[in-house]
Amino acid sequence: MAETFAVKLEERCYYPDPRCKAAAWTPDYTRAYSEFLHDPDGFWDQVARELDWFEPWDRVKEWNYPYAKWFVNGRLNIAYNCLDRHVTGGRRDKPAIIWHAESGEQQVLTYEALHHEVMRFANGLSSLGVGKGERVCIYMPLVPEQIVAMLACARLGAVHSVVFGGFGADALAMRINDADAKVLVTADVGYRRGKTIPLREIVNDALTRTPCVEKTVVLRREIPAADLDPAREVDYAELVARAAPDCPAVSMDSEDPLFILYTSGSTGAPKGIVHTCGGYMVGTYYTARHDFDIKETDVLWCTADPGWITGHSYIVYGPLAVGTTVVIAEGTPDYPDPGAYWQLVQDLGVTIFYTAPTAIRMFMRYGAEWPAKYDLSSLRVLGSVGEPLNPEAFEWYYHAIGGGRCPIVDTWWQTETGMHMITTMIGEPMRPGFAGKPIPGAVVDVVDRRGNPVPPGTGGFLVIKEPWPSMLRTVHGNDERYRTYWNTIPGCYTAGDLAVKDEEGYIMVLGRADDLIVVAGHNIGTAEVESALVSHEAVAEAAVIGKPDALKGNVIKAFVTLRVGATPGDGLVDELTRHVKKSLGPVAVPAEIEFMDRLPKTRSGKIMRRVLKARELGMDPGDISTLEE
Ligand code: 6R9
Repeated sequence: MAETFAVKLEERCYYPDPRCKAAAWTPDYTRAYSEFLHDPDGFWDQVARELDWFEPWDRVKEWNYPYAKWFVNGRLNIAYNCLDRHVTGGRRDKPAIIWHAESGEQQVLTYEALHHEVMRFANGLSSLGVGKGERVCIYMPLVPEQIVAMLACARLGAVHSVVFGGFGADALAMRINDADAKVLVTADVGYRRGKTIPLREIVNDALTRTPCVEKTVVLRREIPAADLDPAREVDYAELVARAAPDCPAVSMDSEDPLFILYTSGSTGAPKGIVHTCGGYMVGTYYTARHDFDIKETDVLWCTADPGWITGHSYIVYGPLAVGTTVVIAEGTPDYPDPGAYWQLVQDLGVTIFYTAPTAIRMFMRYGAEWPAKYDLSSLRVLGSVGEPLNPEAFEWYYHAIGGGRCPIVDTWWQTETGMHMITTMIGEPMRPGFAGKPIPGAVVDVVDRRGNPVPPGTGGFLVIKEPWPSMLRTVHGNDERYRTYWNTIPGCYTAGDLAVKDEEGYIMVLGRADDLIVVAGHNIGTAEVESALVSHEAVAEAAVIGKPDALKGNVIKAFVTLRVGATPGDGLVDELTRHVKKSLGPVAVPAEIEFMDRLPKTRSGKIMRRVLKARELGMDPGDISTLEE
């Protein structure tokens, strides 16, 4: 891996309306951060006290490098905190989940209704022999039952492993076997773009090679309902109907595992990340509330699927622990037309909207006339996650969606971190291209290979220097891999991303370290060149890779998709070349530009550069189980 390198920094800055700062949960970031630094354990102790515990903790943390325990000997149940706490605390009739189907059908579950559903399903699972510590795989479309199943596992102390409903049989079988799941919860079908996705067929295929699975619970949605095989399948509705209504929440040790979740695998094979009950609850609760500034009347729509960490932390556990109303929608953002999401924002009065750059760039491609047809004045906070938010995409999101009114919280974090680690807290000045600063509670830095902080303007490795409550505890079945995160750079958790800081400490993420390109001795992060390309009016999305070159070591090749109305051709290639040269200088100029209809992405929407690279160089792309079809 190359040494540190110079990066050209974006200089634009947006100043938010001072009123949103004054009213925020964290009205003064600088003060909150220094209070945290002054007494980190005291900071988290305070946060944890806002939640319900069956037994208090003896110590906030125990740090035995690289193993951490948080809220040591504390006992709790996260589902209790997401449900019972609200039912008895004045939110009984408040909507917890509003589900929207592609067909237009809607379902509202109040906190009381969700509590009942979860208790019954938990009893149902326990009648199938699921108990504390047992693994349950959840492979479902985006329906309320998916969330019910997660919370039911948590209530029983069973460990869930949610597999995104868009995965195929091999990916599903690998995850079931790796987690050694005893029960699988699924549905007969999912619905997407007006088509039916035959989940049960995929499951039946996967089950031919998953001997650990004893029973499959099937949510039957199609009419007439398919016949089930009574030897191994159980009907979801019947299971719930014959289950007892009350199910006490099992008292869990803070450090008992809560779930396993496989990483999205943009740069390598998926890893089973293990999170535990206490610290994960505290971390997601705090960040949901403070980073999105959730107030009692807010309606939060996080467009991820619960099959990703973003859904686990900011559809399910964080927002429900806070007690907010969560919107979920089955389907895709541009079906039946590219206004579908904005219609829903308008109709449901969504106030906090959290999505990914891939979606924002797709909306840009369709043009601002789509959101302009709807009343988006309910929106108050806009969030982004998953990839660097290119300055151009920031601007578009800020103006076309937020009406120049809503702060944008670009949140950097990972499956491994469990919670947000970097963002621009509500009310702080926003810098397009920069995710922001470490949140109070996180110690994040940019360092060289030996762990020394690098000066502003110099690129380096993004690391986390102190343990945090919702950090991964291990990689399921591969603790060695866990230790690698902590022993690559001395004293630090290495995130695998490249980044750069400015004079004020704002952090810009430059892409994955594995994707770094070294041209004539200069290190170039993928995000810089891609953002320069995306800032051209003809470009919708861009991905760059390095290609070996006898003279320069590597040259840059760019793959570009165009906005609606733009035409590919040699003229545009020249123009884009000049454009990148002007913004970044000659070293960053792509030697080749290829126009594409779409870029290869993970099913969670991240560009998979290694697939482009393998194709270009005629190499083996490695594990591509998470590649979109
Ligand atoms: C939450 C999630 C983690 C990787 C991470 C980084 C990229 C996530 C980002 C971002 C720039 C942001 N990433 N958020 N890059 N700006 N705001 O996406 O988890 O699927 O594990 O991916 O995603 O490269 O290391 P996960």
